[in-house]
Amino acid sequence: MSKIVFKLIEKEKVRQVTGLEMIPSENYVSSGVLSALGSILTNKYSEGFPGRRYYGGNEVIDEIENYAADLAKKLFEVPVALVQPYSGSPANMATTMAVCQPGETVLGLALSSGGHLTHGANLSFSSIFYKAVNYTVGPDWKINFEEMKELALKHKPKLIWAGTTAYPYKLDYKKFREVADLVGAYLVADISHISGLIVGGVHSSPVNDVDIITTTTHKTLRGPRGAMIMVTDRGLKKDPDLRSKLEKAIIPGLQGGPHNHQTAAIAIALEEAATPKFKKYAEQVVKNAKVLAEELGTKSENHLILLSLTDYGYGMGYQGQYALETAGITVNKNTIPGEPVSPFYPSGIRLGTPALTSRGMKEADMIKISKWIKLALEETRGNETPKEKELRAEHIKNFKREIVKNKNLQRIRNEVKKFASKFPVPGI
Ligand code: DSN
Repeated sequence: MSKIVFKLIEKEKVRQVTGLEMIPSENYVSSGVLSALGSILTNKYSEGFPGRRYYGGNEVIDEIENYAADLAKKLFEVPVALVQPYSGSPANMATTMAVCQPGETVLGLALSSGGHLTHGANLSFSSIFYKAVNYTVGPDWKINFEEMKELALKHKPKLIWAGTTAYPYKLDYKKFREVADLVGAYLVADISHISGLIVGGVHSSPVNDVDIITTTTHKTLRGPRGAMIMVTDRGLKKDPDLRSKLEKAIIPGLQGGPHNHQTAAIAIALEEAATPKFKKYAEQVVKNAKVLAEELGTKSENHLILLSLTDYGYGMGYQGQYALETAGITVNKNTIPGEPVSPFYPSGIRLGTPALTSRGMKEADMIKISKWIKLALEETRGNETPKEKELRAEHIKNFKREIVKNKNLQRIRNEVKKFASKFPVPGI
């Protein structure tokens, strides 16, 4: 066995146990999920779908894939579930390929408003091979449905995305449906961030309002890296061929052999997500985020918080992320709606509670953590990103080099370490 790799895995384990993982799209999986991921299922090629494989020897793999798909159908109350997409972006690409011809129009939330790359962002396949149009959020940071309706009427999209990656509010799928119906578009909910909250019953499901649902399986759902595409009854009524169109888009359209170890791990995660314990988990994720958001002076209705750092100075996302990292708190820099600086030097951070909640942390712990966050961010004050673009990279490089020496942050790091180590990490 490779000493080097396993030593590095141990090192990463220490980081995951002694720090506070607050990137809202991350989580800790169970030992069952980990075991399936590390199993001999990775040895097998299985191009095709159960009962229709290109290679022999797939009788057991068929059972595993059917089992995973059946669990997904039951949990999300859909007639069709495809569990082979390698991850969220391929799932969204396959979905787009299934319902749009190259060059046709897709409408999605702008990246800078909390949308996803695959929903029509610059440089993504979704704007390279399709005509991408973006709606945005208003000054209240909530989706501007008036603008979305105007854009839909003007551009007649074939596909409308209802999904977010940096949006702290609940989504009203009925409003998306009204717009989709006006132009006859396929409506797809990308619930990657909130699928765990939906199956846990704390967010309402889009199942009655959309045609297709895509989701990653590794965020609030707490499964392995992977994704699923599901078709609703409404979707099948609109287009009875949706299943075969999606299957063809997955393979041969986009992928080769499915990752069978990943499929098995998805099945285990879905078994876990169907339990009353998971429902409690999902409820606690939202309760924790609400308290944390309030303590940080903002709001959250889901698992994440988008925090503007404009009070600390100009373009402070990098500085916030690095200061918190030095303190043992992992978050990611993020643009804020109406980003005043640049996507490369954004003005906010994005953080959330799914992973902390998996360790058993509750509201009182969030209050404690919010204090450390505020103290750590205070250390960034005065270290603004230069207004002159050509000076920015150097400034951030110097900031990163110096901030690790900050005594106050090192003190917080020690407190965080002591605190975090008290909470067991699932799977470790
Ligand atoms: N990278 C994911 C996230 O962090 O939200 C989206 O793909």
